[in-house]
Amino acid sequence: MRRRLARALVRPLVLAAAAATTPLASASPAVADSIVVGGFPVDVSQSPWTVALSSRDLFGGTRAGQFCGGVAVGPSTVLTAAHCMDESVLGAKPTQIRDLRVIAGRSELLSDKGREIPVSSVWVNPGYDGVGNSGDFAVLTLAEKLPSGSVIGMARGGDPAYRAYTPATVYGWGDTTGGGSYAGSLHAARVHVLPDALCEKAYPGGVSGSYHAGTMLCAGEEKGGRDACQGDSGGPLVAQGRLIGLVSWGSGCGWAGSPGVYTRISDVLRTLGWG
Ligand code: 4AZ
Repeated sequence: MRRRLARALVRPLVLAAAAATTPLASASPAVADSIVVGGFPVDVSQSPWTVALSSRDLFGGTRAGQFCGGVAVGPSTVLTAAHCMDESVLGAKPTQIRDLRVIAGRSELLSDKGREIPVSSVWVNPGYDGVGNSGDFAVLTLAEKLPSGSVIGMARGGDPAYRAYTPATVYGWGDTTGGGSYAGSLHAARVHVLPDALCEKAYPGGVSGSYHAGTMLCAGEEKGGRDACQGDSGGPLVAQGRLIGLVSWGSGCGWAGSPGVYTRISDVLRTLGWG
């Protein structure tokens, strides 16, 4: 139920990012240092493949219209979460949005550093299940190439980066407290890949949001505290220098026993026939 609530609140939160209070603030226990909850500021030059998705038309002037994260996996190819492209988040079909852009090379969203590159096409995984959350990825093709060196390699199935307890880092411009506060600058949090058995225990089978090891992975800390949060969706989880996950869902942010759930990149590769 909690995660259903969290999911239900996320979309309105994205749209009302500047609102002073959010329902999540009262629904969650105190998360003192929740990224990116429990994170630290980073310069985008340290993770040049981390991009922000923005639309000023849809999301106004706040935070340069940032509403999700993404990750560059090719000079003009960005992966993000399918749910970021959902009509219920965007308020329109992605193909109808004239100013959908990727912001690259900009840590501070309100600065004019880096580049804003228009998205020329959006491909949402047709296998995405908006109820069960599986297959949560989309591929954006950019109208211009990113600067060289802005691309990260993807970890294939069997890569040791997926092993339980591997240290990993998640990046994003999302909520830093779980209560709707957005720093407007890129943050990162250090987490660990968690064993599938633990993820299954945290998110057992149910109507929605159950954990599926084949298509998802989960990461966090046993005590909670470090996690991705609203607004980080679609952004990268990196281990051993390779992309292993996309921020997808979870119950709250940084809650003990409720790790963040990510789209498993090896499943993305398999689905796209890139593996
Ligand atoms: C979201 O819906 C979201 N704490 C992202 C990450 C997490 C929860 C929700 C994980 O944007």
